[in-house]
Amino acid sequence: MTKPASCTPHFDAIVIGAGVSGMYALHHLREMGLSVRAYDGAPRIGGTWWHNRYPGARVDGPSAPLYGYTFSDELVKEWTWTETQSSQPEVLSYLDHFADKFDLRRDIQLDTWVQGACYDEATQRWTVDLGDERVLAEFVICAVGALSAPNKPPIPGIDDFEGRVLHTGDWPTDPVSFEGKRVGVIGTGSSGIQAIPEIAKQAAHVTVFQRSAQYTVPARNRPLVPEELAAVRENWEAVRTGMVTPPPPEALLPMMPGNGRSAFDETSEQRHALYEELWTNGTLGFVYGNYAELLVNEEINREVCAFLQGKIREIVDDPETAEKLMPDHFYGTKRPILDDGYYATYNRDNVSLVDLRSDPIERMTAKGVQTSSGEHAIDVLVLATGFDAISGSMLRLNPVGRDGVRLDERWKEQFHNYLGLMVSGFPNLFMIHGPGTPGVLYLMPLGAELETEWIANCVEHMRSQGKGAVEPTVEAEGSWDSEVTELANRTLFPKTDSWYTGANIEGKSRHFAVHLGGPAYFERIRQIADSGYAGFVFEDEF
Ligand code: NA7
Repeated sequence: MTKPASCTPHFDAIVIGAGVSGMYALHHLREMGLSVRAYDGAPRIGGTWWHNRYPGARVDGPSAPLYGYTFSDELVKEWTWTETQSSQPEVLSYLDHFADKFDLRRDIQLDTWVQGACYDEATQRWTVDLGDERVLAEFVICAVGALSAPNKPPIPGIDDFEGRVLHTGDWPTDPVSFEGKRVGVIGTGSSGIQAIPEIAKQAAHVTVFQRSAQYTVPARNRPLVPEELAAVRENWEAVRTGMVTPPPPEALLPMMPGNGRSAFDETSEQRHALYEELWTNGTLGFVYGNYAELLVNEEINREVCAFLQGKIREIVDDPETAEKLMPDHFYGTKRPILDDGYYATYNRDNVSLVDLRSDPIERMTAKGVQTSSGEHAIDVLVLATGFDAISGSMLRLNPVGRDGVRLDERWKEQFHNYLGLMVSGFPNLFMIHGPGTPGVLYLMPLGAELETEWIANCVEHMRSQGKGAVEPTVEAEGSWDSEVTELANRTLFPKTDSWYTGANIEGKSRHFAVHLGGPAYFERIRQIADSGYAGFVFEDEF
């Protein structure tokens, strides 16, 4: 492969981000024999797992060891997860172990914020701007995280506040103590719901400012019994196969086939018995072990909502507070949340709840938060306000493609891409967990492996064919968009304002950003590659 004559450092591939996805991409592409360099703005590896160090942060998804890399039997067998819902420090240690085991650190440059990336059509190369240095690459892999551009709402007067302002997704590196402090928390998504009970254990007082009430199900986190881990390790091949096998085509929703039973074949008593059993067991089993109709049928979903609302009334002592905590969206259409004592936290004397819908924030003052009803004095403000999710981190990178077109121009109305992996006009630039992939609704480490493998196969294909650039057609992007939208429209997801649709960010266009195909998505993208990369255009190498 001809390289441009230049003294600028040149790599076959540059990976942006050294989190779960970026590190796997580095490993896999390097194993293929490519020269690869990964950059990350953080002082440590870990990506989202480094930045989200707030109290109570842990995997709120499938139990360990399913949230982990799957490609190496040795890694699966040697790493001992200690709890069913791994804590943030444990995930970070695991990622450290992964980086050491596969000797990744020598090709990761930390403390290096990528300022931009620009494609040069004449050389078929990307120039990546590192601030004080520029580097060239044939391929750029954007592993910039689906949940990594923090949403910091422009609250009037926030600069007047004399206390400290923290964001759960950008937690400070120094230890934070809430001992004796009056803490305000804005936001009751997964992060707020994990953090609030932990902060309440330490703080003098916690005032929660809630815009939307949320459903949450007990995480039932517990130590992993050695025999459980051993059983998974012994049957690893079968376990992994289960993770990548699509449900039968007749499944109502490939991503969530449910428990195989139809809610309509059972009596109301039987259904309630199931909800009760799922609640008792907790975990995301509440979604995955539920009826297939849960996310597609309003009637069944409403029944589940009513069941969960009953639980809130049962747990929360003060009826007025319980009513403020009643969500009004379809369960599961916002990211399902797992908690450890969230609703019960409102029974503590040192916790109070402000419903922002009836008592909105007017401004921050020097001493606290001014809502319509008065001033709430606080010493620390925790913003658990989430992220400009899925497309936000790509827009923050804002690469410049063919003809000097920036991504934010191309995505002005909405994001466009093909397979969630590539954008027309941005040759050789790949995304992992980009908009239009199953990303946040699949196992993220496994999803990263499978997307990286697709990217690697595409690179191999190009090399074997003497191709220097690949990008999708605009038409292919259009039909992909229809596919993602059509799948979403079969469900209740689009009926709810959420970060899946971009509705959490003011001014962002609403567009459902997740492919709901689960494992079927990966089969689909493999077929497209096997059939000769339909929808892509390859350019001969110059
Ligand atoms: P989320 O799920 O986006 O939650 C953010 C919360 O902050 C949510 O309750 C929002 O209310 C609230 N919010 C956002 N902006 C504001 C403003 N301006 N005023 C008041 N309240 C606001 O983010 P998380 O970090 O909790 O979770 C993200 C993912 O990270 C999660 O799914 C896990 O997978 C890990 P809203 O509901 O939009 O009305």
